[in-house]
Amino acid sequence: LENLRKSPSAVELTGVPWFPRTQKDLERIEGQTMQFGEELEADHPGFLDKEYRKRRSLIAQADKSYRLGMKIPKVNYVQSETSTWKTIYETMEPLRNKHACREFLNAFSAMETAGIMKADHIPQLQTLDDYLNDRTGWRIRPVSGLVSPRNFLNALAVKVFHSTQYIRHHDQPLYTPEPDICHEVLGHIPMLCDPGFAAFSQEIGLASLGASDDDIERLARCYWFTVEFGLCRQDGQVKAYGAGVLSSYGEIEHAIMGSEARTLVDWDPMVASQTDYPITKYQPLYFVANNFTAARHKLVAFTSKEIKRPFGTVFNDERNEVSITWQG
Ligand code: HBI
Ligand code: FE
Repeated sequence: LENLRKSPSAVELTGVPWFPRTQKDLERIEGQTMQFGEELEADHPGFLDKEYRKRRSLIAQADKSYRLGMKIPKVNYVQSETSTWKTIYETMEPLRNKHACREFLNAFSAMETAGIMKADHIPQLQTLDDYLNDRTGWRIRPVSGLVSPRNFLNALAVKVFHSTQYIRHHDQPLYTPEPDICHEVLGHIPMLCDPGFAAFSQEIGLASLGASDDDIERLARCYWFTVEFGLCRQDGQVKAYGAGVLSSYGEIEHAIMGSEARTLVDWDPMVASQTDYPITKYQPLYFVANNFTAARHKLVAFTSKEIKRPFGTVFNDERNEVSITWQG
């Protein structure tokens, strides 16, 4: 109890992997990204394009030098990049209007009204960061590529979303084997403007703090089947809220309409945490939630029972930091 009266950050935990308790703590993982998988590299549309690779490494360098408190580096997107964005933006427009959940559509149209979401201009991450922070207190940090699953999930606990800033190769505007700015902005960012969804995402992050490697893997699967590929029920229809569905021309129709090719089951974190998934083709299985509050309650019931840690975590909104609630 004495411990809890101190600044929560002062509570020492031994024998568990390090984790952030504040946004500032993320300084410790700044600049760390994972190597490109071999499989992804061979499959990458830009692999043989020297110009493209040069452009990627220029943007990556700027993002690698990013440190907390700085403005996110501005990228002057070139014409071929803006045109890739426009193709995706316009191709997805009728599909999102038809299949996206209402939280996404509300956030998206508010962003359009605010003038930060439009077809002929790729929004700067700093603009989106300011906008998002005003809505749900979340922050965007630029990254040059994939972050380790542990670091990625941990950051969600302190309301930080790691976002890539480069764009996919212009030869295949409707395909990317990895996250890019289009996936982040046309999939993730609008959803994080919704308080219910943001709270759900943060809950995955809180459960990941100090978790074992096995549990990180289980939570990464939960993340995949919700934040990336989640569907929900609204007004008797199945709608999309996962960013991988919302930002993909092929996946969205497959997920919602592809009745023979995929299975829908009710959101169940216990099942999701044990289910493997393909990363380079359409999902054969989707989890369907009723709403984000119910989805979060199911997640909490699962993590509090299944994710074994010798302490509890909760987010203290006033201090904007993680508190340790008990230790045993
Ligand atoms: N890194 N930049 C980035 N974007 C992601 O979506 C992402 C990641 N690292 C890991 C990851 N996703 C998933 O494997 C989940 O484990 C979180
Ligand atoms: Fe994603």
